Amino acid sequence: MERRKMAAGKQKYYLTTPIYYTNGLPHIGHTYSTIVCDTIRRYKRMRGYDVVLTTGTDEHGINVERSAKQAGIAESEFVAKMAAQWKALWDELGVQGDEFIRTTDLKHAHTVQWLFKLCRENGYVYPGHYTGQYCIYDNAYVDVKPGENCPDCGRPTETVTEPNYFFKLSAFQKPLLDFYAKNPDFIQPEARRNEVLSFVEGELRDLSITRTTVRWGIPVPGEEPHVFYVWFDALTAYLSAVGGPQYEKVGYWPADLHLVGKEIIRFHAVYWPAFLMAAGLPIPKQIWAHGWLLMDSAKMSKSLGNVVRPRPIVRVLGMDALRYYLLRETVFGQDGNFSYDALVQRYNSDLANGLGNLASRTAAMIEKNCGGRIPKASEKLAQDDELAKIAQATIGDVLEEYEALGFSRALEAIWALIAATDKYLTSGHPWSLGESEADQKRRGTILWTTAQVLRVVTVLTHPVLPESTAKVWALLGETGALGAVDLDGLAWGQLAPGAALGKSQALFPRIEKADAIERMEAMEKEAQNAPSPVAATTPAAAPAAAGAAAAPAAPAPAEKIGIEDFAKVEMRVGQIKTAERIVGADKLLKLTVDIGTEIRQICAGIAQFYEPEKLIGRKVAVVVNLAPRKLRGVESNGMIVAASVGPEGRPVLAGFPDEDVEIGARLK
Ligand code: ME8
Repeated sequence: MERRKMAAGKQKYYLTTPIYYTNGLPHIGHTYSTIVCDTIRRYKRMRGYDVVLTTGTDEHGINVERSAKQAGIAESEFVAKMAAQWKALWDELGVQGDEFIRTTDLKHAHTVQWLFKLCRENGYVYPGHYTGQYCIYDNAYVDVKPGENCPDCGRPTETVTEPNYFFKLSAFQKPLLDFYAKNPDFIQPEARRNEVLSFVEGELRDLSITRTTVRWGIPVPGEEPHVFYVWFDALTAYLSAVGGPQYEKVGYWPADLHLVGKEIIRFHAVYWPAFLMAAGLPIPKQIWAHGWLLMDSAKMSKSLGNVVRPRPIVRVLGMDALRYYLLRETVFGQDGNFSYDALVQRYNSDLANGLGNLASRTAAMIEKNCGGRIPKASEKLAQDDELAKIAQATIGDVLEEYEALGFSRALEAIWALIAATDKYLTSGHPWSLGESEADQKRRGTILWTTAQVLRVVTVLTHPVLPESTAKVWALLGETGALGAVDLDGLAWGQLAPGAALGKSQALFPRIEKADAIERMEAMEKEAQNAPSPVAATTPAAAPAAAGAAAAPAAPAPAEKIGIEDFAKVEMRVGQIKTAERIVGADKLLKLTVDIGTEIRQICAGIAQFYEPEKLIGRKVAVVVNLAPRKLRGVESNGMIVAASVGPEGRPVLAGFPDEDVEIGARLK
């Protein structure tokens, strides 16, 4: 993460991603919001703003208490490990976050307590009692009626009443409606604005903002055991990140943009401005609620288990490919479907054959015919001017689209320019021109024109494709930082004739679709089966369970199975015959295992904990009737059983140390 100095004299722009929960790891839904914010940040910087982007982690509450307990570690250790994972991922994706706020940061606790004090002093907080259905097994309120069971564990709930503090949301109906009327752009897009308006026009009930049944939270000063509850805590992080009580001195508050997913619009567009109004603090300028990434028509989410992680995609196609796909494929604001197929399709057609090909063939022709220097444009023809006009118009269109967060349309316009250039090259066919003076001039003009297009395209796509455009920039012989180029000064013809090209670097090598998908899917499955960094979100047998089906969540504790269910699992004693590492898969070992009736090839996720040589001859428990599957391209036919031990879920192979059991014996 890069921290930027406050630039004197520049207009400030403050934007935020949601503050993500730490009881899970990021999937591409979270990645989507974060990449959009990073793109806006880069774009705004190129338009001369002094930008601050805040992202961070929402680390309090019952879920974290539970996950930490499950992992057998303290909450503080659990959230520190999780936050580090989130941060590391954003770094890998080229996200330039300026502030990473954790709701367990001391400065955040101070800000929440200060905000509460202001609201209370102004008469908008009062003590009361909260009554709800409580699951004593999960230690949490659940959203069911009296007499109904817990939706999580299925056990009976109890009606519990606890003392807590209420925020007088009901007092803000009129102020909020007036505010929305005066600031018609506050909630975007339009559909979300209407949704919020009708919610506020209905009955606005006061909000319970503290709890005495939750321990892992920010204490309400002088009111222990009260701790702040969920949204009063989380939303305030946006303010804590830029000075909290000292926000005026720091100078970035109010935020220009809170970018969120549509499911949390109400908290941002109703509760948050009400809290700020109550405290007498400035209100953010805009809340933008984007749509969901769907997987097979359902929202991609941790609880449904239908998630795709960003890392396998980045490893196979590069971070820019993921950034491009997410911004290009979905109209910002609407829901979009994720598919590996469409992702690789986009990669090959738009990035490899489009931008990549244009850059490499332009450079190769300039290298071959013009001594590696940008040629002169002499005697321009109508088609040269026409392409220049398209490029100039594209600059204006793209800036307008970026400004309105119309990323897919901005990219469409840029790719239309690339297509026009390909056509221009085909009809001008510089490669088949000869060595006469006229031919040389024509070729020079065509290559000058193409190189100019490439410069324009590079600058315009930089906010979306930071890594690859930097390579094209260097290829064009430009030396200044691309991210510091002034977008408002971008114009046709800024590449000077005579300038030497830089070194050519691979951009987007074409990739075989089926193979790329198989690799990404295999990595995704491996990630699902791998122990979580804190072993909290992984089912108990998962680490070595190389052959296990994707398991989104451990079965709820109350769920019992009959013996006939257990009997479906055929487990036998096996003996490891060979064991070797798999190139490119740090966690996997490829084993051959004698199970009595045959020798099986099985992959196990134990490579980080077991030396292959030491495993040979060892007797292990093997699930032999699991459907075969491929892991990192290697067939795995069965599963080795292991315990998951300690905070990092270290796999320990189940074995038979006390007796020499026969190979092939069934475990029942
Ligand atoms: O709600 N498609 O955190 P969270 C698109 N801690 N975006 C998605 C998505 C999907 N399928 N799934 C998640 C919280 N997101 C609170 C926020 S803010 C003060 C507190 C993105 O970890 C989207 O931005 O559940 C969504 O709003 C956010 O992740 C929810 O993240």
